[in-house]
Amino acid sequence: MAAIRGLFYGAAIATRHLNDPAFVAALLQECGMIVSEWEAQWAALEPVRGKPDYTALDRLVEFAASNGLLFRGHSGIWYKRVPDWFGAINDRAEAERLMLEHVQAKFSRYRGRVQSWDVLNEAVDLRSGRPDGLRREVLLDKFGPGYIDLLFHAARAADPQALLCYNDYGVEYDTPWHAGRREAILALLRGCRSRGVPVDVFGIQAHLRIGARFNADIWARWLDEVAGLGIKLMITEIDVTDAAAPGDIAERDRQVAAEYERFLAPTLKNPALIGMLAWGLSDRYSWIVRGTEPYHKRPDGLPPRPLPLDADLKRKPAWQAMADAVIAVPKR
Ligand code: 9MR
Repeated sequence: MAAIRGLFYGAAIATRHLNDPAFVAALLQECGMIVSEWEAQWAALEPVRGKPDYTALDRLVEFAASNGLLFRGHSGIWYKRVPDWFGAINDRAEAERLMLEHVQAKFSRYRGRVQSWDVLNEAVDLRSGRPDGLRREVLLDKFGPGYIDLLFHAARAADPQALLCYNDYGVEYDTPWHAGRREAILALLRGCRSRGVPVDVFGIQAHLRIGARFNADIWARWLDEVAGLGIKLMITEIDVTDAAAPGDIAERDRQVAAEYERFLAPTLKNPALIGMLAWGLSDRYSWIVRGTEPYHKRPDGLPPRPLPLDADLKRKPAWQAMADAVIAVPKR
């Protein structure tokens, strides 16, 4: 359905999900794209220095290709998922060589087969107190802010065809924290553009939650500022945490659908928005249902219902809300 409006629609998956025939059938019916949920992360690929194993990622890329799906790589480098052995390297030149070798190897391996790569994930964290809002983590500590430019130039050289994305969270809502993150991310993107750093897309993770304050006008204006830099927009990880919703399933599904609709209406309208991926297609496989974060857990202990399909792969009101939002978009 998204394709008829010139948008793509997809979901995050892992290779273990490919062993579930009913899920695969639903995925092929619903999606035109997949993204690697975690198996493209450096720590997953090369837990032992010098012994990378691309078997799982190869399987995902091959699954996409053999089923006519677009493939999205997530991610190039994410501070949370660099291998432990990398953090222990104190020689800056050696660490930089190894980081760039990893990006070059991973991106060139799938050259021409990846629609977009999250070259860098979640580099902003206001708690650092830095004027630029960059997160204090292993990459900034080793290389300073210049690592961002290094990564994107290496990515472009390794796969000139892939759209290169900077991916981050915590921009969607109307709070001082979100506003501060929007300001820091816009400054990061503006700086990249001014230095000729090849950032093609900003990835809006869009991990939404019921009960958060949202201002569509503030959000739409910020999207216009990002797009005004010549940067495309992509919803990369959308889902809805329903911990604040009542236990009744019909009411909970209604509120989840309303949250999708409230966010998607102004977001999909932006002409720079090229597509949307959910962080999972079905509640059967969601990080929120696994309770990865404390705020995912519902007070009543009931399993969350964050995604377009329920655990039995049945479409929910959330699915209809996403479909209605896409249909409302003028054809690109
Ligand atoms: O959902 C993902 C989970 O299965 C992985 O174990 C984890 C670490 O790789 O990453 C989760 O996905 C995160 C994504 O990579 C970046 N945005 C936040 C997502 C949820 O933590």
